[in-house]
Amino acid sequence: MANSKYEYVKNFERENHLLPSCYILIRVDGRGFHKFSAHYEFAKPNDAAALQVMNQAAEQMMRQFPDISVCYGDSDEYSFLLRRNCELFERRESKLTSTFASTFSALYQFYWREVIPEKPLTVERLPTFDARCVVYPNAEIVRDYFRWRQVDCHINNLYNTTFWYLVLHGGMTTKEAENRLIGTLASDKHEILFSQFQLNYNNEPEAYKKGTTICREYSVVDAIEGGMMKMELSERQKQREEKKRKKAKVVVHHTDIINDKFWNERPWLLQ
Ligand code: DGT
Ligand code: MG
Ligand code: MG
Ligand code: MG
Ligand code: MG
Repeated sequence: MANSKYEYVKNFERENHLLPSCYILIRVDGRGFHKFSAHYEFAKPNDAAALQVMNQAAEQMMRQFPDISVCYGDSDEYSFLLRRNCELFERRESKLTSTFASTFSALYQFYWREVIPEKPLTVERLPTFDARCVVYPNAEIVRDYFRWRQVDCHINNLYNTTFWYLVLHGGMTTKEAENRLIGTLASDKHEILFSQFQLNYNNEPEAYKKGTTICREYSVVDAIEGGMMKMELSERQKQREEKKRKKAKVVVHHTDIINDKFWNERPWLLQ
């Protein structure tokens, strides 16, 4: 486009280029899902269909952005880890956050219509998501980040499961259930569920207890031969890597990511 005398306004724009060689983590979270889940009458404590919508949206994100190596989600949130040397949008923060928030919101609405056609979305209550980028300097802190989210999922799910059993099957009001749980430890909640409702919490679905982890799976041979362990790659190698990432299988797990086992078995996730 030809220059115009107005073009100087462009100089007011600012870009935050996220630090090179660091891990970029983007977390999306549903806006006002406390009200959203009440409006669309989500099952309590966990709505299987709504969870499926979240997980399908996240899986599709992995397909559309090959730079995502692994993601983890529960409730109304998902955390996406970009590979360390990713150059997506030249690592511009506003471009990354706005694209992730809008793409995830669009995908959620798409899969909602597919999975829950009997509950049409109304225009005043459309699901939207915010997003933030966090930059982490090393792999150990990234592991701790994912541990933090999974511990959060576990604590919330045990609390919510006990709370809703007390209300829905124990005849308590929500206020009474809240008071009953003040000061209780995890072991107390297990005990309430078992002695009052004959529910062994350990037998609850893994998807609820552990959340959902989706990652790209390579064979280790592929990963090493493809030079994925190396830092410096030629342009040609980079293109080959990109192709390999696009072709890699995207696999859904409901498993422990607090222990090292999951990460040690998949070294490419944190390369
Ligand atoms: P925000 O994120 O600050 O805009 O506000 P909220 O309301 O989204 O709060 P947040 O993200 O801390 O909590 C998520 C809410 O979504 C929480 O109230 C529980 C609800 N929620 C998520 N998944 C389910 C579900 O499967 N069943 C039910 N009943 N509620 C759910
Ligand atoms: Mg929140
Ligand atoms: Mg939320
Ligand atoms: Mg949330
Ligand atoms: Mg444009």
